[in-house]
Amino acid sequence: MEQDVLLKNNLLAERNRGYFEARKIMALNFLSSPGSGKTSLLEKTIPMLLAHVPVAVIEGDQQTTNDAERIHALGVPVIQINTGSGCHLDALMVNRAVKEMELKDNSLLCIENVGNLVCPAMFDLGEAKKIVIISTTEGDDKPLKYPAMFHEADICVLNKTDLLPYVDFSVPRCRENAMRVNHHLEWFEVSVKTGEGLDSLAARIKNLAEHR
Ligand SMILES: Nc1nc2c(ncn2[C@@H]2O[C@H](COP(=O)(O)OP(=O)(O)OP(=O)(O)O)[C@@H](O)[C@H]2O)c(=O)[nH]1
Ligand SMILES: [Mg+2]
Repeated sequence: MEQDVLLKNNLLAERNRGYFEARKIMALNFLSSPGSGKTSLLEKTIPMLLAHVPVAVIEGDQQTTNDAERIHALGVPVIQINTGSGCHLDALMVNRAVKEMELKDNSLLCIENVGNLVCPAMFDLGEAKKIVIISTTEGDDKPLKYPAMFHEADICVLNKTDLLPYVDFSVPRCRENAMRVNHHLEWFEVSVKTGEGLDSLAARIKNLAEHR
């Protein structure tokens, strides 16, 4: 049953991927636990990218349009998907959302997945890269406890570094744990709150968008 669901999802994800590639749309899947800072990161980085590339956003949450409203305030196209009891986005949801949006050729599509460090790792959406965000309040052992997510990701962003003086969190240990699971991971450290580290992350995303 689970195999069947994943197989169907993978087939549709490949169709999404073909569509994105044909239109030169760089699709990025942002993943994390609830509250690690996915929407905050998009709110801060999208304005840094808009001078270089058109950006659109798909927001995934079980309920509410809160995150879509936050992104709408930036003036970029956004659509909210509510998954109800579902704990992740899937390729069909993204396929339908993309048909409703007027995406531009040569653009960047940021997909914010449902806050969950487990299920979204199993569902390919057709994205080019997965970006996992972990924050300093979550514990530096999380890459070892939820390895699938870190194994599937291409880029890992450690957020909320401004809180490091107040929490028991070892950055080197977290990084080492993440690299043990996936030594290809690109690693960034940021504080969305203070803006520290955001320049290099935005530069990397811009670079991805340019080489779509
Ligand atoms: N101190 C601090 N707080 C942050 C930082 N980034 C985000 N936050 C706060 O963390 C909380 C959650 O941020 P969101 O951006 O909503 O997190 P999210 O991952 O989108 O959450 P879900 O969509 O619910 O999964 C908010 O109160 C943010 O203001 C940061 O760098 N430092
Ligand atoms: Mg969010």
